[in-house]
Amino acid sequence: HQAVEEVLSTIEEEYNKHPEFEKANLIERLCIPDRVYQFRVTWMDDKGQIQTNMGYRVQHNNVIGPYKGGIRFHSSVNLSILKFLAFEQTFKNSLTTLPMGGGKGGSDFSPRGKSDAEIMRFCQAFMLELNRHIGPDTDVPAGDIGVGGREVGYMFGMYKKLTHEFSGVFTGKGLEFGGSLIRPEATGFGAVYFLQHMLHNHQADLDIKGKTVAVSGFGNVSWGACVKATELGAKVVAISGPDGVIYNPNGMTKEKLDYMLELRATCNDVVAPFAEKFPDATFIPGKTCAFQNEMSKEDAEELIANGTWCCVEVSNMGCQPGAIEAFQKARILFAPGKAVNAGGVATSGLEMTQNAMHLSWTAKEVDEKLHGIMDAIHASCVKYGTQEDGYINYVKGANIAGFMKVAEAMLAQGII
Ligand code: 2IT
Repeated sequence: HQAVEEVLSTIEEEYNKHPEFEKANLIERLCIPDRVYQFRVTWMDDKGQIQTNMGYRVQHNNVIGPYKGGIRFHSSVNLSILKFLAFEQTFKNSLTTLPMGGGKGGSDFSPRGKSDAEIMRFCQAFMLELNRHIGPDTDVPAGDIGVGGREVGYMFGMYKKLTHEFSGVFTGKGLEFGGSLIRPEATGFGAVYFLQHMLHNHQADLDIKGKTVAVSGFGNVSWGACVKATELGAKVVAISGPDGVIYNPNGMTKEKLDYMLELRATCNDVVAPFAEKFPDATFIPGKTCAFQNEMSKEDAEELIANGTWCCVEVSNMGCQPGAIEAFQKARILFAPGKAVNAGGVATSGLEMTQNAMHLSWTAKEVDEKLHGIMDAIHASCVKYGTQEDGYINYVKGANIAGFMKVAEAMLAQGII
């Protein structure tokens, strides 16, 4: 599998320095998730018809903390995708410096075009089964594509009802019931903080201010990245959706950023209306956005030919291997999703901490901690990824740093 292949090829050299890893058969043990739950979800739509979907939770590895990772609702969800995402999550979570294992879940349920009542009934039906497999010290899900604050609220509510327990079993909760400030912004903000570290590390006076940025996607993560990049003085000239790309030559305004949230909340899964609302922007139908393997080698080569000199992957495995190779061959600043988007789950970790302490931190406190974590992740990538010629292979750096902690913990805990 691509995700496994990428990790194995980049950690090989470091791995071979540790014969004890091979002796403990760590690679095989890490390629197979601890366990996988697969279940039927039955619910009733607004017309009174009975619908069924598949539900999944992959508990990949809990060697450094409870299983932790998002829930995705999208028609494309299947076990193979969730397994690779859970695998990635284990190493990403390890990188965050916080004690979280890796997991991922979801359903092939598509929120597109569904009413609020249908979303609620589906979330409740999904939790009717999932509740028995999760818990605040066992497995702590969160949102992902198709699962935002509303869905987390419905799932959390059902979990509480079923278990008769108010606990921090979910992250990404509403602020009124244990959610953390900055969690909605955290993935996008963290990505921009990481980008800033890359720029400063590359050249002390290099900054995002005044730069032109093209963002793929238009949902929660893209919104956070657009907000922070704009705040720091960059011009965001593009966003995109499953229906095509918005070219936005004049950059973002507060109204445009707020409208991104509105657009996402409609559940229609289109960006085209952005260009109707803001006439200075243009809609170009076609090219779709922000999923795994979105960017091909040819796309990367086109970006390079057009003068792109830095690319940060914010989605999970958004680039095909050929695209990463093209960026690295051209010596372009490139960092993988595992490092760049880790601010999201890191802030989930901060939400877990607050829940465990029964208190909440201010936005400033959470944001400062997020800054510190992104700084630490960047430093780990530099430590393990710097090549002899000075070029930083962030893919290698992130994979080795993430792997080492998991590997040491597995060795320490014996053959289980
Ligand atoms: O891909 C990811 O890291 C997430 N969807 C967030 C997971 C989390 O537990 O916050």
